[in-house]
Order: sequence, then C-alpha cells, then structure tokens
Amino acid sequence: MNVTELTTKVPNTWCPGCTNFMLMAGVKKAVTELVNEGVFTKEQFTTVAGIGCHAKIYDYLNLSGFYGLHGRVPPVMAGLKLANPNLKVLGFSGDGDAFAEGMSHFIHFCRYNLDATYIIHNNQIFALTTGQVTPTTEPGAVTKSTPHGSPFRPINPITLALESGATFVAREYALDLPNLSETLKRAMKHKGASVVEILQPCITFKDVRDFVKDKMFRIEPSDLENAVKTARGWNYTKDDATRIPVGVFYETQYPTLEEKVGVKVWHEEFPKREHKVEELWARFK
Ligand SMILES: Cc1ncc(C[n+]2csc(CCOP(=O)(O)OP(=O)(O)O)c2C)c(N)n1
Ligand code: SF4
Ligand SMILES: [Mg+2]
Repeated sequence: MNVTELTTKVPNTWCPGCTNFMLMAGVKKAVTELVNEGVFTKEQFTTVAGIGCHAKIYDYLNLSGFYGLHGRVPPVMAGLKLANPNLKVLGFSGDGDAFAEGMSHFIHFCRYNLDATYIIHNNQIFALTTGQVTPTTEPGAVTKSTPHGSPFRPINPITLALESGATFVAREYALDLPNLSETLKRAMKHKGASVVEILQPCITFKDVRDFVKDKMFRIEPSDLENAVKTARGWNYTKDDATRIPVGVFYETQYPTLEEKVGVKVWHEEFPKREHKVEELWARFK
C-alpha cells in the first residue's frame, strides 16, 4: 500500500502549519507500514474521533470509522471492538476531549484493557473553541477562560493511565516523526489498551514548540513503579526546571476485555439479527 491511499479529498481546515499535520503523517506512516508488513489489512483499521481540531483527522484519513461525541471516544471504541473483535480500532481525542468531557471514559478504557489504541492530541488547550484551559493546562496560564491565570493544578494523564491499568503507555512529540511513527506502530501492535499521548502544540493559541523541543528527553520502558516515578517527573508545569520524558513508559501483557468476556462465544450465542435497513429506509423516504 502507498501512503497516499490514506488521503481523502476533504478540504483541510487545520490552520496552515498546525502540528496536527505531522501527527497525521505519523499515523499514516505507521498504518501504511503495518499493512505492508502484513500485520493488519487496511480494512481492519477503524477510527473513532471526538470533537475538536484533533477530531478532524477523521475526515482526512481514508479509513472507515465513526465520528463520535465530545469525550465519548472510548465507549464507541468498545462497541466496535466487541461487535467485531477482528478490527484494529484507533481512537483520536484531544486533551479536553479525553480528560475534561471524557475523563471517566478514559479511566475505564485503561481499566477494561480493551484491545484498542487511544491516541491523544495534547495541546494543553481547548483549541477549536479558540483557547480555554483544559485539565492539562499549566497552573497560572492566562487563557480566554482564565484571564487572571489558571487557578487549577493539572492532572497527569500518564500516571493516570498507568494507575488505571493501561497495558501500553507512551508519550511522543508531534514534530518528531521517526519516533512518533515507531511508537504508534508499537502501540497498534500491542494487544490490550494502548495509550499514546502526543504533545501537539497549537501554533495559533498556545505555541510551545520551542519549549517542548528544548525540555524533552527520551526514556526507556520500565516496571510500573518506576514508570509512574518517571511520569511524575513532569506535571505539565511550564518553567525553567521542566524536563519532559518522552517514549514508552510501560508495556505489559494482561488479558483483554474481549478475552475476559469470551467475546467469540458471546457472538456465537447471540441470536442472529434480522437486517431491516431497507424496510427502515422505505419508511423514511
Ligand atoms: C459536550 C460538549 N461540550 C462542549 C462542546 C464545545 N466544544 C467543541 S470542541 C471543544 C474543544 C475541544 O478541545 P480538545 O478536546 O482539547 O480538542 P482540540 O480542539 O484542542 O484539538 C469544545 C469545548 C461540545 N461540542 N460538546
Ligand atoms: S487552532 Fe491550533 S490545533 Fe486547531 S488547527 Fe489551528 S493550530 Fe491546529
Ligand atoms: Mg486540546
């Protein structure tokens, strides 16, 4: 497969130069390589998106899927995977989508160990709505919703994912294409809940590209205790002492939700549904 097969004709409305373009290039590279290596077919890939700038990726990726509701990516991923365990489900959320509107779903996604890959575009802002604080915005940030500085302490999604039971947890930077696509490939190949947080600075409302590039350093995976310790090394603050760990924090094997509920047996036991789509269409014509 050529990477161009993943392109659609939908006009792109991301701001010129948005880091989402590189993030999408990383996703396309990973998917293309996995198809060409025979790990998955293109048809197995299925995407789910939330609502926000990140979610427009749904329109630009030539893969089947479901444009979801704000914050509700994990339940749709679960529905798809349980209905058809043969799919390779990729979820796309923003930091607002995953950790504000969708916070409880994020935790349960990790806890269930659903065999799916959750990709989170973290720009530390609600970008589509032109710049308000999210749960990962640094304390003191002056934004449209916090003109006197944010009074909130950020949550740390990496420690949260680790503590909630995700079996693959990583962070990458949108503008580091080789590492980004390599980690995405690993996450997609992983059996179980994989979470990849991608630092994706919004160049229009919160341009921290130089800061991230300057502060990040690469890590190697470790055991859970040390992974949590490493992740705690950055609590989304933005000061001179900041050091941002990037790479795979943790990877382990644990039975997936589908394996635990015996989804194949469940399918066999389920009565076959009648297809009444034509009938319904006729009624609404
Ligand atoms: C339930 C609900 N609440 C709020 C909104 C308004 N809204 C649309 S996009 C958005 C911001 C999304 O931010 P994020 O998930 O971080 O994505 P980004 O735009 O930064 O990629 C908000 C608040 C909505 N559409 N639905
Ligand atoms: S507002 Fe920010 S995140 Fe959204 S398209 Fe523009 S640069 Fe990208
Ligand atoms: Mg955001």
